[in-house]
Amino acid sequence: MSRELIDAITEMREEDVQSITDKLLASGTSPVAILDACREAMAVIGQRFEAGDCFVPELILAGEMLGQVSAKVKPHMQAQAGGQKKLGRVVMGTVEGDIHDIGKDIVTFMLDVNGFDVHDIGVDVPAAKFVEEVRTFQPQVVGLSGFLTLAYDPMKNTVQALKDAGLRNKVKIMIGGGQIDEQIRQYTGADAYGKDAMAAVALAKQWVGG
Ligand code: B12
Repeated sequence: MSRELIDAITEMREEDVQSITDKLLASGTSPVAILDACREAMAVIGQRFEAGDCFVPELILAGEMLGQVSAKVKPHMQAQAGGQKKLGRVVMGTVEGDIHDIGKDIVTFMLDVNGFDVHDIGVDVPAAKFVEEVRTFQPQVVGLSGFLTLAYDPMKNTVQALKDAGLRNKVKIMIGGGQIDEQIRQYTGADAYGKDAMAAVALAKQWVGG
């Protein structure tokens, strides 16, 4: 049935996406499997966009559909996780110049349901704003998200700004998002790259000793 969901997303059948998600949840399919299906569909749409076979309106609709699926899936993840005591604090945001937030939102709620107190500061976040939030919220972990190649420099600048503010040794910094990999991690000076939301949770747990 996950295949049905992938097809409904890539064929932009918005109503079917909703009803198939409902059916999957009702039949006990795990929320993580549903989100994996969404990622697969988004990869297909991304390739079509790159090839010039679909355009920004389709990307927007795809983003909306994924947002709706995430909203449906989220309560089920919270129900699964139950009430835990908080393991640590994380500041999460999409870096300056980049407004992609679907991946960040998934990372945020996976951290949340896995016991972290997450302060999500949104998209297009300037380096100075990260510095300010780290000062006030005092997280152990900072997560930088970015989906554009144009996000590399803002990520590097954010790491540098935390260094300049004397906060770099107080936090561990993880980065992730569509175009990010280990090479970009080295370029930006972050501590780790995580390929998906589960990797983000594993890194954060490793750093806070949870
Ligand atoms: C949906 C989408 C949009 C939507 C975004 C909606 C939204 N609310 O986010 C809209 C329409 C707004 C959009 C706009 C643009 N987009 Co766009 N978009 C996409 C698309 C199709 C999907 C992205 C997505 O949400 N995927 C779903 C998530 C769940 O995927 P994921 O990567 O698996 O997420 C996991 C990891 O990334 C990781 N992760 C994410 N963040 C973090 C952070 C940390 C700390 C960690 C550890 C892990 C982590 O965990 C996530 C969950 O498991 C991608 C194509 C693609 N294949 O990625 C293009 C894509 C990213 N977009 C692209 C482009 C070019 C644009 C535009 C410039 C288009 C334009 N001409 O206007 C604008 C840029 C606007 C801007 N300034 O940011 C390009 C980028 C190319 C590049 N090399 O830079 C892509 C790759 C498409 C393509 N193939 O050309 N886009």
